[in-house]
Amino acid sequence: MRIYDGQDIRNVALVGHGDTGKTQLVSALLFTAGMVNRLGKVDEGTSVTDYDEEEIQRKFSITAGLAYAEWGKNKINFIDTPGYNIFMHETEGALLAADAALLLIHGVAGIEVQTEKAWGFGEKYGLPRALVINQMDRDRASFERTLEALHATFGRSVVPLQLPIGEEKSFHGVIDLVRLKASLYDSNGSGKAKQVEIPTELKDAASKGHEALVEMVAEGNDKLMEEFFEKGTLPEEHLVPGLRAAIYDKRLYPVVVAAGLPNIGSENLLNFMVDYLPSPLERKEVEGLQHEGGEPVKRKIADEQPVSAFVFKTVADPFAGRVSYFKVMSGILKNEANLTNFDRVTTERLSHIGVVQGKTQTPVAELHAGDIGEVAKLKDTLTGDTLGDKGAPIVFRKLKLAEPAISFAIETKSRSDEDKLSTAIHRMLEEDLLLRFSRDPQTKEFLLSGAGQQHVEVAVSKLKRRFNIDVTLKAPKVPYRETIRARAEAQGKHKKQTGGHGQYGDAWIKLEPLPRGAGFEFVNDIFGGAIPKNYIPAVEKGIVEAASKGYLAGYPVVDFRVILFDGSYHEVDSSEIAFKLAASKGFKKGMEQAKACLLEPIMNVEITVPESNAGDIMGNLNGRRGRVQGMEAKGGSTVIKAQVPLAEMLTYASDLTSMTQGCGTYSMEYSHYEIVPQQIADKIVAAHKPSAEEEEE
Ligand SMILES: Nc1nc2c(ncn2[C@@H]2O[C@H](COP(=O)(O)OP(=O)(O)OP(=O)(O)O)[C@@H](O)[C@H]2O)c(=O)[nH]1
Ligand SMILES: [Mg+2]
Repeated sequence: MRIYDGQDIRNVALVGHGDTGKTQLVSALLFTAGMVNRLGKVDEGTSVTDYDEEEIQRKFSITAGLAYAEWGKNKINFIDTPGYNIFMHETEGALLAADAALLLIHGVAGIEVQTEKAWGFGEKYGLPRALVINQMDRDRASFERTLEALHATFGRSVVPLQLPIGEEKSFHGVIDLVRLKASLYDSNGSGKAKQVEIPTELKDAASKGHEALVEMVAEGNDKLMEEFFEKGTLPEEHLVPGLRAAIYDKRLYPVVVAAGLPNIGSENLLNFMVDYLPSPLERKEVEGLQHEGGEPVKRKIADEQPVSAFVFKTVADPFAGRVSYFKVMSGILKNEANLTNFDRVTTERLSHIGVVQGKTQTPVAELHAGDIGEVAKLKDTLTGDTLGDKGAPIVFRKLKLAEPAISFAIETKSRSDEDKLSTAIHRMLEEDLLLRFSRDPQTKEFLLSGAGQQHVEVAVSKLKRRFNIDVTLKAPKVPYRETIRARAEAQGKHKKQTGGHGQYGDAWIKLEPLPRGAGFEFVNDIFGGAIPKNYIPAVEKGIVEAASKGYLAGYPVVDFRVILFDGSYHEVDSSEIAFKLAASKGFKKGMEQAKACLLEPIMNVEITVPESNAGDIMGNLNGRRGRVQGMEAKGGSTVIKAQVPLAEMLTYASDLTSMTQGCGTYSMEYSHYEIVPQQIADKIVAAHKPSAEEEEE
C-alpha cells in the first residue's frame, strides 16, 4: 500500500436521499479504478460498502461505509452514507471526516426530502458540494428537468460541468464542458471511456454550457473577470484553477452526470474529484478546543505538526472487538504510536493501523495529515474523541445529536441471556450514538430508544446476529402521569395493638390541585404540637411514596399540594413508620374525592413530506388527535407543524413511510402534559388491573 501525502488525497462523502444510488456508485468507481475485480451490486448483496448482513438483507445502507480508490497519483477516500431518514445521524457524523460531498440526485425522482437535509449538512459543516445527477440510464430520467429543479431549490450557483450523451436506455457518454471533450462508455460496465469529438448534434449545447460555466467562474474573481471581458473567454490554464477556487469557496456547485449500475461516467467522475475537489490540506487549519469546555485552539493541517486524530465512527465487531475509524487531522500517524486520548485523559497504543475497503482492512506503516484510517482494540476511545501527541492537546468538534424519538421495552427471550444483554447493548451503543438503553423507573423494564421503529428493529436484529441474543420488543410505553382536579380532605390513621409495642399515627391532610408542571408541594400547617416535629418528614415521605405508585393506573401523581393540618400521636406507640403509613392511607382516601385523572405527554411534531402528500398527512393527523399549528412550503416539500399526544405517535414512523412511499420524515420533541380525554382514560385505567402483590400492600 502506497503512502499518500495530504495534497494527493480527496475525502469525499456521498450523500443524498435513499435509493439515489450512492452505494452502487461507489462500487462502480472502485471497479473502474481497479480496486476490486468485479462490479459489486447492491441488488445482489455484493457492493463494497453495504457489507453488513443487515444492509445486504434490507438492500439499503444503515451505517457509513468506507472505501478508497487509487487513481493516478491520487487516493480518493469515499464515505458512503445512508439516505434513509432514521439513519441520517450516521450520515451527519461521517461528514465530520469529509472535505467535500457528492450530493446524489435521482435522475427520475429529482429533489427529495433527504436531498435538502443532506445539502443542509453540507452548509452546516462548510463542505464544498458537487451534485451528481445519477441513474441517468433509467426510464424517464431527465437531465434538463432535474437541472431545473436544482436551480429552483439551490439557486443559480448550481452549474453543469458535464452534459449527458443520450438519456434513459441510450445514455452512454459524458461531455466535459471545461475542456469540451466527449467520453463514450461501452455497455460492458468497465467504467473506462473512449475520448471522442463532441457529437455534432450536441455541439451547440456544449458551447453554451461552456460559456455559462466560464461566466460563473469569472464572476467572483476580478482578475478573471477582466480577462473574460477582454477575450470573451478564459483559457483552460486559468479556467481550471478558477473553477477549483469557486468550488472550494462555495460560489459554485458543479453538476455532473452518472449511472452507477451500468457504470457509465465513472472515469469522468474520478477525474472530476481529483481535478476539482479540494485536498484535506486546502483548509489549512482546523479549529478545536484545548480540552472539552476549554479555550479555542487552531491546528495547521500539515505533516510537520504534532499528531492529532479524530475518531468519527466506531464499529462493534464480535471478533475484532472495537474498531475505530479516524481522520488524521495533523502530523504523521505511525503504526504502533502511543497517543493520548484528550477526552478521557488515557493513553492508547495504536497497533496495526490500516486503511479500509468496505469490510477489508489493509495494514499501513503510516498515515499523513488529512488521510483516513482504522485501528482495532482501543481501550477507552469512543466516537467523537480526539487522540494525539501528549504535549499538544486539542479536542475537535463533536456531533450534537437529537434525542431519540421512540422507546420500546425489550426483554430477552431466554432468561440466561439477561446477563449478556447489557454488555452486548453497550457495545452497540458505542457504534450508534442515537441508540439509548435505560431502565424505566416505574415498570423496571429495560428500554431501547432510537430515531424510529425501524432503527430500533435493526438494533435488535444486530443483537441476534452478532451477539446471538434473542429479544422481544414490546409496544412502546407512554409515560402517563396522574393528577387531581378537586380539593379533598382526609384522615389517615394507622393503629395496631397486637400485644407488646403498638403502632400509632394519625394525620389529617388536604389535597389541592396545582398548575401543570408544578410538581408536588408539601405544607406543614400543624399548630400546637398535634404531631411532634420529628414525625412531620415521615408524613411527607409517606405521601411522596404513595403518590409515586399512582392511584388510578399506577402512574405517578403530580401537580398537587398536600397540607398537613392536624393529627394526633401516642407517647409510646408513635413512630416514623407509623406516621408514614398513616399519611399513605390518608393520601389514598383523599384521592377518592379529588377527581383524579390521567395526564399524557403532548409532542411538538414537525413533518416534512412531498407536497402531494400534504392533504393525506393532515387528515391522518386529525385521526391522531393532532392539532395542526402551521404549514409551510419548502422546495418541493411541505413542512407541517402540529401538537400530537405521544400515545398517537408510537406507530407513526412506519405509517408515514407507507403514506409517502418512504419520502416523508418527521421529528418530535416533548412539549407538555395534558389531561387524557375521559373515554381513552377509562380504557387505560381498565387495562391496569393491580397485581395480587400490589393489592396486599
Ligand atoms: N437503473 C439504475 N439503477 C440503479 C443505479 N444506481 C443504483 N441503482 C439501483 O437503485 C437501488 C438503490 O441503489 P443504492 O446504491 O443502494 O442506493 P443508495 O443511495 O445507496 O441508498 P441508501 O443506502 O438507502 O441511501 C438499487 O436497487 C440499485 O440497483 C443506476 O445508475 N441505474
Ligand atoms: Mg447506500
